[in-house]
Amino acid sequence: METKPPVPRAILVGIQVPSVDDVAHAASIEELGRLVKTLGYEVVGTMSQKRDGIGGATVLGKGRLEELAAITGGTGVVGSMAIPHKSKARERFEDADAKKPDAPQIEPDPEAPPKPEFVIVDHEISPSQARNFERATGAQVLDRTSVIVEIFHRHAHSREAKLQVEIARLKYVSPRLRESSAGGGRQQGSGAGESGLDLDRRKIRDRLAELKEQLEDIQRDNDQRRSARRDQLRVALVGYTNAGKSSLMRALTGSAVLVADELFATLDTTVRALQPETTPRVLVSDTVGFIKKLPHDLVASFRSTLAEALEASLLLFVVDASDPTYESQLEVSRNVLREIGAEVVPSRLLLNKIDRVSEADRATLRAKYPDAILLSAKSPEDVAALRETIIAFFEATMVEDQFVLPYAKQGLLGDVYANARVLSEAYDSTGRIMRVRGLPGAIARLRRTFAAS
Ligand SMILES: Nc1nc2c(ncn2[C@@H]2O[C@H](COP(=O)(O)OP(=O)(O)OP(=O)(O)O)[C@@H](O)[C@H]2O)c(=O)[nH]1
Ligand SMILES: [Mg+2]
Repeated sequence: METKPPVPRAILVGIQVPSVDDVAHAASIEELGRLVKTLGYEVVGTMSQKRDGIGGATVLGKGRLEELAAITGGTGVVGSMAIPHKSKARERFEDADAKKPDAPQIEPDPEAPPKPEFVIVDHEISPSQARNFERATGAQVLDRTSVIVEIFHRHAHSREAKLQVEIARLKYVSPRLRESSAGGGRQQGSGAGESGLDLDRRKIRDRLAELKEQLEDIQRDNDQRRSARRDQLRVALVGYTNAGKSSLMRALTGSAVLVADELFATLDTTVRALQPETTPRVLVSDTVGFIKKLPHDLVASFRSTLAEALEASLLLFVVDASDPTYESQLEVSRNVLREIGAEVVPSRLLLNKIDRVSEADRATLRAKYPDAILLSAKSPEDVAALRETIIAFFEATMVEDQFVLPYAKQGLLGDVYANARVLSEAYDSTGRIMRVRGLPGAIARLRRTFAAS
């Protein structure tokens, strides 16, 4: 085994604004912890504070900031450079701080382990907030967005996903560039690669244009590939990250897609046929997961990946029913789907990981979501039943028709078999008379093809 570098230690910081209740706040911090662990960092503590907003110059109030700095080994003060005058934000920040002297929630380890090198804030913060924070704490400061961008960066495998992430990353870095270079390049170094922070904004703009062009090329190819599949029976697995989409993909298609107990394990869309194969076959796609406070640029970047979902005839909307925050996950996923225009696609709600849910909670779920399918990706019977549900869905939407395929056009036979089920065939002097069953779109297109032939 190679020797591993020491695990970076991180302390999480969350502000609970009045519109967020305690449960949602705790869930958000817990999720940030999982994101940070996915990056390979160790979470050594959490600090939350109730405040009116996250717009303060240092996010946290003065007292809290000092406590945090005591843990990270910083001075606790921002220094005179950062706040030359008492801004409105600064006043609000001090007021809020005076009003809300919450008790500290940090649990210091009696063994006094090494100080955390990272402070990770559960909100998107401005460059100046990050810089002030760094000055006061002496630690590297990251926000939720940069953590997600970094995970995406590490998990992107296909050229398309890599380009999408790179674009999102540059968009994130660009407004922070001036301050960070003035501040001595405080940005996290990992993964910066050749598009590093020493490039000026214009170079970044040029690079962005270049990347977007490359992405468009790839997407044009993908569009073509998708349009070649458009008449096929397609199902897309969508939903919150870690809900079990890839596990279901594996179980339904027998493919070896990555299943991992980490967030955003899947960034690339994969498409495989439902197994055992049906006629016509049903294609299943696995897609990138959603998350709360998903940076807008990342949503935009993954829009094309999610086009896969848009073009499906059926969305399997996967939710981790064993997660205490499944309802908010459901809502986030619904919002993202609405944002990409997929709410018009018929969908089935899959309440997954039901093996981890008590009988009483299952009853509650059944009452609350009477149309949902309760299942476990780990149960072969559940997966077989899901397969039947998928097949039944397509059966119900399929129509029957009859064509005559002239003997001179037998080359089209493959097209017919790929897109429809052939119920019967007969032959006469005009050609092969085929009775077929398939999706209305596929049948209409076949009809047009034959008419033209
Ligand atoms: N107990 C149990 N665990 C499950 C079930 N389905 C998935 N898991 C586990 O949940 C974790 C996440 O599963 P994935 O299939 O990778 O989830 P995903 O939705 O593809 O996640 P991303 O790709 O990160 O968006 C893995 O550790 C799985 O083994 C289930 O039905 N029951
Ligand atoms: Mg996955």
